[in-house]
Amino acid sequence: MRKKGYSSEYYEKELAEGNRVALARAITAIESNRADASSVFRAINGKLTGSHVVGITGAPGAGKSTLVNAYVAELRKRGRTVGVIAIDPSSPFSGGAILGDRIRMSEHGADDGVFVRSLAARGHLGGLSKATAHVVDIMDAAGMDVVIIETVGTGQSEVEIMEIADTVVVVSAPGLGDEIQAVKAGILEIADIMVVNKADMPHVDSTYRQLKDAISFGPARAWKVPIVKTISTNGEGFKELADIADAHFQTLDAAERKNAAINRMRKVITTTATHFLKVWLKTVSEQEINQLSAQVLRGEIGLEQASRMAANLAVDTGKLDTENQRVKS
Ligand SMILES: Nc1nc2c(ncn2[C@@H]2O[C@H](COP(=O)(O)OP(=O)(O)OP(=O)(O)O)[C@@H](O)[C@H]2O)c(=O)[nH]1
Ligand SMILES: [Mg+2]
Repeated sequence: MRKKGYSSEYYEKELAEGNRVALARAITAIESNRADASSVFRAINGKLTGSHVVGITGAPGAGKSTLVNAYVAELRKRGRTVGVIAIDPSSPFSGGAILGDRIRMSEHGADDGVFVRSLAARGHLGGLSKATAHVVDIMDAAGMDVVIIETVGTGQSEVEIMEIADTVVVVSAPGLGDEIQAVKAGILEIADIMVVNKADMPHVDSTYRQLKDAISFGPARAWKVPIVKTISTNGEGFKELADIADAHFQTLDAAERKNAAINRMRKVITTTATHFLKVWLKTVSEQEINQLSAQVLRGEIGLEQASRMAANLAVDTGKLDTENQRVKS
């Protein structure tokens, strides 16, 4: 690769033509914050097509990867192009999940209408959602009709990722005993569609009923959250799932869809800004924080005032960094 990377003209032309090598390069440039990342941003500026972004989450082993594979097959039957972003929960500590996903997705490997990319869940400045949101935009600009994000669990980062999706699918399976946990973690609140996968397994109906009850206790919304039964290993239920996902996308008004890119960017900025504040706070000297603590203990200032003062000290550090056009981390 040339030292400065590829030009925005290169990215603009090649992405418009659906060049998969260029797409992979653009994602890597953004993911690793390479020199040509700004070329990618310039190239995709104004090129967003409004992909349907579908987030898939759920407990480990519920069958998310298998479900994505079957959903992709259904979408391809409908002639849609699909980008898949697989978030590897453990990387860089373990490559296991990534490898598994690659093997399962490999049946679409020769299909030009499918582009799969794994992202490591750790090691991104400003958190995972930043890279994910950008990769969504790149796939969108490259003309993918649907962009699927597969993530895991019910942690905060998943909730963040789900905020950038138009349609959130929460996958459950009988026998995992996680329906109640899912409710506790607030995952139902972000679900637009519930899936009971492994519908070929025993106790599928009791899982279905538990979810139905949980939804009925949840917040009332204009969109009634449907529950779909699927068998990801043989493709059963995927026509219904794809129809419902399409229907959900249709309920989003035009303005909402048009603003998706701005929403994604807003999330990237607020997540990254939060990250910076944390980094800067660490650079405030221990002595200064000790002093504030002592003042609070002596009753000279309140806790809130001391915290605000600490935050201001952190922002001062940030100002210095911004003047230097770089951010310490
Ligand atoms: N019987 C049955 N097994 C399934 C179904 N869907 C997935 N499986 C199996 O369930 C296991 C887990 O599936 P994955 O797709 O890896 O699940 P996952 O949710 O992606 O798992 P993590 O990525 O580890 O969180 C695999 O052995 C799948 O073959 C299904 O519909 N029926
Ligand atoms: Mg998986």
